[in-house]
Amino acid sequence: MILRFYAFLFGAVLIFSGCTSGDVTEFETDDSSTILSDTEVLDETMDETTDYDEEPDETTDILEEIDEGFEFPDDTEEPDEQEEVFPCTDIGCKGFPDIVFSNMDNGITTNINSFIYLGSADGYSPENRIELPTIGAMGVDFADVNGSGYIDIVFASVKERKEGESDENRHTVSYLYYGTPDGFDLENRVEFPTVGGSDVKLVDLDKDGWIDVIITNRYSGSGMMGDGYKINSYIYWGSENGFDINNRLELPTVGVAKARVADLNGNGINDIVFVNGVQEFVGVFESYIYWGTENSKNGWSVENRTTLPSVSPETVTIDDINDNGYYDIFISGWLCLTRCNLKNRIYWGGPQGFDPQNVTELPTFNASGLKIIGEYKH
Ligand SMILES: [Ca+2]
Ligand SMILES: [Ca+2]
Ligand SMILES: [Ca+2]
Ligand SMILES: [Ca+2]
Repeated sequence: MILRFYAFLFGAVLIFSGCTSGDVTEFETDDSSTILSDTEVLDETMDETTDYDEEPDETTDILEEIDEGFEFPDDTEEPDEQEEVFPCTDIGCKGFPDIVFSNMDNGITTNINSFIYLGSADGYSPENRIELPTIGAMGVDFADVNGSGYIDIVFASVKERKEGESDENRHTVSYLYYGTPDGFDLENRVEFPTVGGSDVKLVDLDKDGWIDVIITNRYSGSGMMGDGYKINSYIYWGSENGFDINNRLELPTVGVAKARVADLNGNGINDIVFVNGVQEFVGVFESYIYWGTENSKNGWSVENRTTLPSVSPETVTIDDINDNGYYDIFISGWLCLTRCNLKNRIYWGGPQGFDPQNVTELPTFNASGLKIIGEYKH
């Protein structure tokens, strides 16, 4: 196994790999905005599937312009069919973790490629990467959604600005690419309609055996006074026939940053946490827990929702931090102008669920990332 340590910074990702003598590898990304919106390291587990075509005008252009780079580069050793181990835990079943960057903007347009640096015995390099067309990619997640044994990947599109134009459109599509032994299938991607998609989570939400796609819609671009943030997030349902983009579940969110799924109350039904909150003009200071009521596509609604105070959240971690048998929710915020005491909070879970009074506040500076290291051992 490869020992690795990676740190997330705005604009840079560093990887220390046991296979590369501890050297630091620096990655190029095509994003002059310095916003590395999300990064995923593909290795261990795949836990999460898609179908549709409503092609934006430039989609075809992208495919025509780029006729290479979507398969494994020539200097990459082709996977040996005899040595493939299913299900794959990395792209192409090569046995090395791969690193994905969602590229949002190059200063000219948002319709650019996102990068996947392929792991190898020699580490990582720009010469050994896959590029996939994306539109203002922000969130990214992966799973084997169609049960092919190969990892598939979804990029959430937060906005689109075409070359030569100044207007930004938030009503775009987020792409799912299916994995193949030779890279990713560009011809049969799924295009999910989304609205300022900040994050994507691939998980079998309704436990029917098929991975579902949760996309958090953060901002519609229709003004700063509230309505632009008070929009629905989308859940597209996986099935043996792929995805029906006209049959989705919509749940209200407000300036949502991330979605996480866990069975918080241990009733065998998944619950969804959307970390919300927009202070300027909107004045919403709460995140949502949608409690699952049944394992069906109608199992989540505003009638079964709990709110937790939060302000301008950027990310969230769900874990049993204090090892008392109940999940805890750690919400991390960044820029706050008012009610900054809500910025970084651990909401402690208990037998009665979550009590907004049962909370620990942790000061930070505009925190944008969050990880919990280690386990409780007492
Ligand atoms: Ca697959
Ligand atoms: Ca499902
Ligand atoms: Ca539950
Ligand atoms: Ca706990």
